[in-house]
Amino acid sequence: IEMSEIPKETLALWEKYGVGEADDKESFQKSFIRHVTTTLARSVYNIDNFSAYQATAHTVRDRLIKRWNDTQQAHTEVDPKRVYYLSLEFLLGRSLDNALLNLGLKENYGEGVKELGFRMEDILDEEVDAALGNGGLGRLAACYMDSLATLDYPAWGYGLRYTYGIFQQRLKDGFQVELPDYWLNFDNPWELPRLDVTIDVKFCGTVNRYTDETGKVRHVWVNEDKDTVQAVAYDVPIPGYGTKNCINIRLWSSKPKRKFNLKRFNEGQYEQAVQEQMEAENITAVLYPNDNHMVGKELRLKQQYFWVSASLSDIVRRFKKSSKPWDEFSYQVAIQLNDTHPTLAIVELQRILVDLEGIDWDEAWKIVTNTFAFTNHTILPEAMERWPVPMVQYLLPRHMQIIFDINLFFLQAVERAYPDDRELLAKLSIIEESTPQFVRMAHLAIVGSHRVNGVAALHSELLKKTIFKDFVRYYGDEKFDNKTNGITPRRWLHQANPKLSELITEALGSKNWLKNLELLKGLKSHVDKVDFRKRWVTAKHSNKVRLAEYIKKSTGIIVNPNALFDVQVKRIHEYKRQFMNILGVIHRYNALKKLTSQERADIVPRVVIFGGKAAPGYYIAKLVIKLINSVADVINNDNSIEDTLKVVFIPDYNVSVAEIIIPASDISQHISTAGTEASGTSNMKFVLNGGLILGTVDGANIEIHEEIGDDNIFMFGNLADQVDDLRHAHRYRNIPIDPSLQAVINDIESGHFGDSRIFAPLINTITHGKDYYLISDDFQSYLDAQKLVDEAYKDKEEWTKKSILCSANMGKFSSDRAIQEYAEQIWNIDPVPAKRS
Ligand code: T68
Repeated sequence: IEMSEIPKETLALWEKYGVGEADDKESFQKSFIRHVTTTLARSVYNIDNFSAYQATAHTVRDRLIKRWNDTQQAHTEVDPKRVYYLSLEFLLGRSLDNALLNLGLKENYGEGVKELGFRMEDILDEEVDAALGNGGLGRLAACYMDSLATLDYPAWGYGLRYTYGIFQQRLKDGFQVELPDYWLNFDNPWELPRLDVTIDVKFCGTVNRYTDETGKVRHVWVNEDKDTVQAVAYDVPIPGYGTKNCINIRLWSSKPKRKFNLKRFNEGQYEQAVQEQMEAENITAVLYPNDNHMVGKELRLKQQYFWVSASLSDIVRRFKKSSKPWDEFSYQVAIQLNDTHPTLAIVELQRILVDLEGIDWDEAWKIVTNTFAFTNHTILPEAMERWPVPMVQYLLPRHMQIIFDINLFFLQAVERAYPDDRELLAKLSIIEESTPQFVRMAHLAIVGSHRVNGVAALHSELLKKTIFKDFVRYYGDEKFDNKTNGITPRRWLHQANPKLSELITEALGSKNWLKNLELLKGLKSHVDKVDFRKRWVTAKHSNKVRLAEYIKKSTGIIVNPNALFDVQVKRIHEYKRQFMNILGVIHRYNALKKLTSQERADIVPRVVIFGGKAAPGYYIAKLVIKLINSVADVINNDNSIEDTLKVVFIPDYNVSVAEIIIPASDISQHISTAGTEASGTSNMKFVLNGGLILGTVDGANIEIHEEIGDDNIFMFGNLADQVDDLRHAHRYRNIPIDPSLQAVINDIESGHFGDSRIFAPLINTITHGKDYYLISDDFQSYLDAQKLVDEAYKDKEEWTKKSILCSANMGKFSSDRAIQEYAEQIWNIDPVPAKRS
């Protein structure tokens, strides 16, 4: 309805009673009490911290919905080009504190709850994480949504509303055990169920060919009702910082299509009738817990298509509302593919345009390729998505035909450019000619996109030189570029580290740095001020005290906040080399034991902190966790080393635990085999918080080094271009193991850390597995770098200067910078600020 059609009196009523921006303490308290009474059906007599959390959350939610509506209204009026970020994972973590800070409500609401008898910290701590992701890829999507909202871009996220997020990790006898993450136990105030927004998604069935009235051959995909599933939308509002803008992540939940199989039921087959319903709900039941690893489960493919189909249907419906011609589609819509997981979207859009809209193939394909762009997050071969052709054929018969056609036309074009190069055709083909055949999703994503990017400079270069080199030969290299990852300074500094944030704001004279991270450069002029340095150290120290308390609570281990905190937290993976870290710890321990008490007095005490989940089926990664805990047991109980070393494995590492750990680190480790970590993003978070890093010449470490300079980072190890030769050497020659490493291995094998037979398969990865991740090759250089860390930490004043310069030079790594690059160079979109009302 047009505004002009609504009677003035009606508008006046809406004006009078409309939800305003009531951000003061009194309005908060009024709303809080109303929610306790009506939403929660409780009273002053039975309200605990959790209810207080819920009432606070609902109060904030009301404000978010208002902004969400205003933002959508502005988008509808302008009808700009929008970007759609398709990601199977959004690792959002908690929302309350973030929303309070982004909306500028923290102070007033904090006072508000205090007068009602609560502490804001306790209330915040009641929230469970939204853990709909594995690691870096999922958290990147969350940071990008924060930046898109903050920069007023007209953007949507599309994902799945898993009933179970990433599993919760417990430790039993030092081994990881997994518990289901049933996070929707209580009402989730951070989602708006849109039970009226439903979309039917088809599976299986057959394809019928016919000739239409114009003589064109057309296809219809038909299936049985039982193979259709319904997608229901749940909207998650994402508020920007310092703007009224609030964007949306639409998460789909699967439901059976309402029709219960009455025929079966009447035939007395109740169980089978119910079964179909349950299978529909299964689709969005669980997040697959593997990072950087492909597992070819049919249910995973079903998840991908379910999500892609619902999202595209929603996007196309929105486009059609503007009544623009189809050839303007890619001027109205940009779709970013977060890894190959949503690659079927390319095929689905081609199907919609050709089969449903009757557009000619070539014209449709132009629209498709102008719409999509693809981000790659890994070059590890085991992570490359490939789906068996028979599986795709069975679940999505029409899509399989379209993929074969896309491939045919693509290879014909290649052949015209490179006649007689059969080998090139085989290498570029979207279909892998094995038995059975496979669809190579990365190839499909490249062919169907106008731009392909890696996530850090080295990674993007390696893509062009290795796995995508034949595509560069065909397309030229303009199609391939780099978008170095970024992180949101709102969550990762302002929210996680309020003490440091306050100090920075005071030093810089405003909070503008939170929207323009380059302003941190202004901290450089404070480096030489003794008082400033003192306050910098005080902030770090109080974060270390906070972490020490958390460690005591979660593990029972008592650590000294004056020790050097050495942290490695990330998914457990062989390529990330937590194994090398713990081997280094054993080396340190053995060295400490050899010292006299007097010599030990000169030693900087260390607390080595680990955290991270192993994929449930990743046996070697799970052994690494066990080894860390076994080593920790021995070291932490050895009084002879006089607390110069402690080892801690913090269980259940997740976003909210990261918010406690990261601000408390002195040094953190990012020690992947060169060329294997596409970017890393926690490295950026640590350095932004004034933590130094010890890292290999890999991923974004390299660019961090460039920004902060030689003096403020500890780099070691072989370079990416040496890795192939070293692996070759291990494979075909007998390379002796580094002697320090051999000593450590001997120590484990002697039974010093418990029954060594448990660890044999792990040790074999170095001694018999050809040391694929080059631990032996990098070990001495790693130990040397650790020595430099020990030395540097002894000079506290110098260390503090390094710490300040680290933060000061991290402007580049704001996700605002990354998003601006995507917006200007790939999506071609402009900001649309929501109106103030
Ligand atoms: C990470 N990838 C990269 N993958 O490892 C990391 N994989 O270097 C990079 O910084 C980050 O992406 C952001 O670009 C992942 O996190 C996954 O989690 C994943 C999930 C499912 C399937 C494959």
